[in-house]
Amino acid sequence: MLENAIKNEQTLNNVKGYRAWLQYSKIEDKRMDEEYRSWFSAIGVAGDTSITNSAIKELSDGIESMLDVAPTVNVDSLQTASIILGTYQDIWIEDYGMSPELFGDLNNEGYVLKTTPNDNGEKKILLIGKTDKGILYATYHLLRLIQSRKPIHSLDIVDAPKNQFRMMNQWDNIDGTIERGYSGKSIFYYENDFSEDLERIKDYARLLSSTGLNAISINNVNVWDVETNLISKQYLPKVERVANIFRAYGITLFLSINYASPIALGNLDTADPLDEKVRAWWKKKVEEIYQYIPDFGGFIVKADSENRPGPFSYDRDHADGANVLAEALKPFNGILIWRCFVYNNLQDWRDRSTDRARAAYDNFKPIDGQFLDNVILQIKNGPMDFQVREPVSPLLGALKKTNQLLELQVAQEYTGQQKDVCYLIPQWKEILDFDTYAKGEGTKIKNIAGGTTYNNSNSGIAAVSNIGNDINWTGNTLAQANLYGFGRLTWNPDLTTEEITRDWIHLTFGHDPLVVENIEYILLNSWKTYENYTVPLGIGWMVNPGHHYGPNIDGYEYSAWGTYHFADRDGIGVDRTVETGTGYTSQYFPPNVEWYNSLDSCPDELLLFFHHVPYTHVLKSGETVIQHIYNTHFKGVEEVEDFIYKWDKLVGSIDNRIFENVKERLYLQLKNATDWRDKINTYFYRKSGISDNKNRTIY
Ligand code: GCV
Repeated sequence: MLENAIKNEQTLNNVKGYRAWLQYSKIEDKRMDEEYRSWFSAIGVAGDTSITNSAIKELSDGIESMLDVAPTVNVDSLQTASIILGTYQDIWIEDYGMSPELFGDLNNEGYVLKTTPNDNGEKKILLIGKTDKGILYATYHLLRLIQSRKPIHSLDIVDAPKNQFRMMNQWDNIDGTIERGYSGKSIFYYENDFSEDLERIKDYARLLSSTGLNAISINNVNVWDVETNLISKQYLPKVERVANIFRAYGITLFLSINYASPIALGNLDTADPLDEKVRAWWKKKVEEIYQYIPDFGGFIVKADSENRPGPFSYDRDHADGANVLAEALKPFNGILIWRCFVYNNLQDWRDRSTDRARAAYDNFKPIDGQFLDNVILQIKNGPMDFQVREPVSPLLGALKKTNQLLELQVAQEYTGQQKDVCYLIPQWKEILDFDTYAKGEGTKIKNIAGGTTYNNSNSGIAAVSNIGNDINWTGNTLAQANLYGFGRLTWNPDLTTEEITRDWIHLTFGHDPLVVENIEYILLNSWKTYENYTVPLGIGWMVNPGHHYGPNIDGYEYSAWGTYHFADRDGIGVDRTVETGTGYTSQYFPPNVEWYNSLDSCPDELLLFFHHVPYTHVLKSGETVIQHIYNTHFKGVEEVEDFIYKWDKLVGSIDNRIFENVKERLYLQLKNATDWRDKINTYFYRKSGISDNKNRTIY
């Protein structure tokens, strides 16, 4: 096993899988090496904050590792330096032909990365941030360019993030387990306490910050008994320690809280948000937290969902529930993130008046505008739950007077659990580019998350993390690409999938053309392949209950009353139309309502999410539904075989541990894909009685 093989490794940083995309491999090309070296005799830095210090450390270490030179670092003495770091206020930028106005429009995390002569005509590379955070992001940008072997002699880059909150949600429990974790145990906790391995947390902060992420919540949104105490004196000093690590990388720390904390911690007899005692308790509690962490980000809350406590117990709505916390956080500029993943997990799926897909919209749309301005509603990308394919949530864009945050899942819960490769950037790009028509044509999800559609004071993108203490962070090394890509997309959702993918491969594996070609091929095709051998045409679920890996057509735990795919001998799919179904389609803005509501215009890949059709229904592709099921399931397995073939070609060309790690996972994936193919094909053959028109064997 990989994990055993590295036990004797001196430091984790010698392990390529651990270094992820911050490899900083030696530049072998002599000419390039010399060209880069010529810049790095001396670095000058203006200012001395924990964030600038992180930038300098990253730059020095990265350069030393790539170029074998250790540049001198001169604090506040810039004359002799060829690389200069500082904020636009700390550096006399006019001397380098730059106008302070350039920074006027730039948001606080923006930067300029520019090669420019000074008054004496000497060439310098300037990394100028609007604040120190910008300096750090500029540093990572410069290092990325060098790692990608790009020229740096005439840089002229102005960049700033398009999203204000770019957040990671850890679902880590204090006993060290991770809900939906597929890569070992928590790096934050160990046996009901905080981990003492702060270096590992720091390296995680480096990884996140290098992609542009700026916020993290460090415990599971399901806050159990012990975790409730994270906001008590018992744990706050240790939370503070972790916050200090992330702060130095420009990352603000949040905590998930238990809505019933006033009862559990405060010995009150109620957590009713409108009760004065409860209100006073939260105020005091928040004041206490800010004494430890003056820049504490705020709380994230899962309430009245999957058996978690919430305001419903007191006959209050979500706005009442959220506002009491927001009010307490407000004096400290804290933020309250309230999740919209609220549905009745005990509902009977046969009852067409309680379609789960409707739940988030039905719960939150009527109270739009009733939340304080430091509340952000966090909305999952789809109306269900991170399925391999589902439509975009109609709640995104429907809230016109409430801040919103898009929630994605980097952890591959329903998408292969980091055994199967499933690269999610193409999926997220589709989501971000989805046109909601909320304010007419062109109102895309990326604009809503970016806060520009409704001029939101707070907005952005969050995601469930996929890391654990496995040596390579993500179980399957290829799953690192999802983490990397998520960060890059939150910074700039306009980056193309291809740009992000190429960058990740270059940074992680270098530049061997076959390596780049084969890994790119596997990644770019993997989502479609996963969809091919798993759940057809957007219907969702069909997974084993509890752990959610592998096929079980009727198995999903919250469908105990029977089918949720409505497959019988005649047809399959959920009728969510206005006329004859659950009316879910009416939650979209026109023309999306009609687009999904009509069988003629509904896209094939979501057909069964929206419509119930006979197996003989002919898709736009020209195939019948049943033949599509057979074809895609055979194809999916063949595609995994092809991935294995392509991966095998890389033996010797990449780090052997990574090679073996992915190879092992690809074989697990093949087993899984075969299992899915056989179970799905058999099930629908038996249900429909219709044979495969190619006469392939169906077990
Ligand atoms: C943290 C799904 C997952 C749960 C998760 C929940 C959520 O139901 O299976 O593990 O709980 O989503 O997002 O709150």
